[in-house]
Amino acid sequence: MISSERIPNNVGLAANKKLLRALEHWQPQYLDWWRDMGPQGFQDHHQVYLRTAISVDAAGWAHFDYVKLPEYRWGIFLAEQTSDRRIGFGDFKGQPVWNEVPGEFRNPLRRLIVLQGDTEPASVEQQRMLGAHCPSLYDLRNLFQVNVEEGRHLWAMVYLLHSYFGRDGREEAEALLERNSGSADSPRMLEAFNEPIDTWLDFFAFTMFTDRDGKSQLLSLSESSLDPLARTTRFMLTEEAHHMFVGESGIARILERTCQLMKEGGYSEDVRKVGGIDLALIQKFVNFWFSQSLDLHGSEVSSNAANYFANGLKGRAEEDKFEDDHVLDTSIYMLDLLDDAGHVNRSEVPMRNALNEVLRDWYVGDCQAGVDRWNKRVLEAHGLADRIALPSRKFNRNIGIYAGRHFDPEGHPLSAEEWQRRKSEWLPVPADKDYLRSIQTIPVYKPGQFANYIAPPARGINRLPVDFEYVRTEA
Ligand code: BYC
Repeated sequence: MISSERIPNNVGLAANKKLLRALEHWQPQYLDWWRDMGPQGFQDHHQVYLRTAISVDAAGWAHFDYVKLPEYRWGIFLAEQTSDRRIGFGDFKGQPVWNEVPGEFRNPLRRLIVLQGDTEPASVEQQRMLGAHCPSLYDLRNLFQVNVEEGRHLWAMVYLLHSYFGRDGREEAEALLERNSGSADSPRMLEAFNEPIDTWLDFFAFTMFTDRDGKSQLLSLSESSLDPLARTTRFMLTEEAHHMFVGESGIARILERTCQLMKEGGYSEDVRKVGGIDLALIQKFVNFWFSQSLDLHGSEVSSNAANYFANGLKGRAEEDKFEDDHVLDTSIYMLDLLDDAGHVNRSEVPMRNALNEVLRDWYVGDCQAGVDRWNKRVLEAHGLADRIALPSRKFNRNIGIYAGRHFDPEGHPLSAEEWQRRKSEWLPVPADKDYLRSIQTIPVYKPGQFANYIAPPARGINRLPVDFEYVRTEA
């Protein structure tokens, strides 16, 4: 039964008959999907120490308790309304923001919301088998926290579809539960969300790099003239920050352990012989998930992006920080375009058409800052000369001007033959995956214990000790 006690919210759900009716229909389908496609093996007999958002203020936001996964209270939250908010960019700059969807922008807005919504359950599906191979209870709990919050992000998009898009919104909400990651017949909409995440190194690299695409896309949607979309995505960003923490600190802890094992082996031994993950392998996963996530920003030159901006649907990340006119109808962006022979030509592109690239610039900078932290705080601190590096944005691309061409991680062009011959140096191959699967075969479920390939975290969750029983098995 739908009730506002079961569904924490600040959208006046109890009095909103239309939304209640739509959710009454959708929620059972969601719960079926969660059981079938959500975390496998942890639905019925485990209590997980999770954070549940029960209101948007700090106290309600940080509510921690044990909960069984299917009983998690997925809520609907919008960040507080800013009074007299005005459109901040594009052709309607300065006009009041919209509280209803303008008819002429109904289709593109629905498409943006569906694309965003599609990624959320996709990631839960991608990660569903990881619990059986976890490196610790601490990490297991973090995986489930990420999963329930991605589920809540789906709820957030479904709330918008149900509330503002009538019958087609309801149909789209159902379709979000029907497409599945990796399905041959009905896959998820964006490529990265059809890739398997079956090792914990994949999980940490995905939460570092792909969740960070979530951050850049949510930042740009949070500028939207459609105020409910802006407020919904603003609240989602607070959760996204935790997901990136899980990814960044997860890889930092693997690097830490690798450094320890290298030191113990006198820097000459192959750390794989002692169950560690060598730096070269970590670099391959950085290369793979970073390049996949670059693709998620769309083509360098995009009329879709230009229209979204002109019409005020999707802005730039942190629009306020740009010192230009926020209209961009006369500005240009200098972009390296490739001619048919593969030569790079620095070309002028109307700024509005280059906005996917502008967002990608922001994204690359944010990723680089994280990689710098790994290098400084772990590799340099251990006195190693090795460094993790982001590959060139030309490397391994399937969307945009570099798609169908080949480049090495430094961005040097390669022939198709050279690429075929050398790509296994830079991207994970089946043997790499097999190795990672071999070291995660036995899950670590004992409080305070960690798999040999990862160091413990500096501190536990919510000021609890690292050896707290974050996931409890029911007797
Ligand atoms: N794969 O002009 P173009 C997250 C399509 S992650 C497949 O280049 P546009 C999360 C594109 O749809 C953030 N198809 O691109 C992270 C278009 O198709 P149509 C998710 C792709 O539209 C971790 C055509 O190619 N949010 O939240 O300017 C865990 C040409 O389009 C791809 C969003 O994405 C691709 N990689 O930009 C959980 C925000 N790239 O329309 C969650 C909403 C492009 O011709 N989406 N295509 O049929 C958008 O803002 C934009 O649609 C995109 C693409 C940035 C995705």
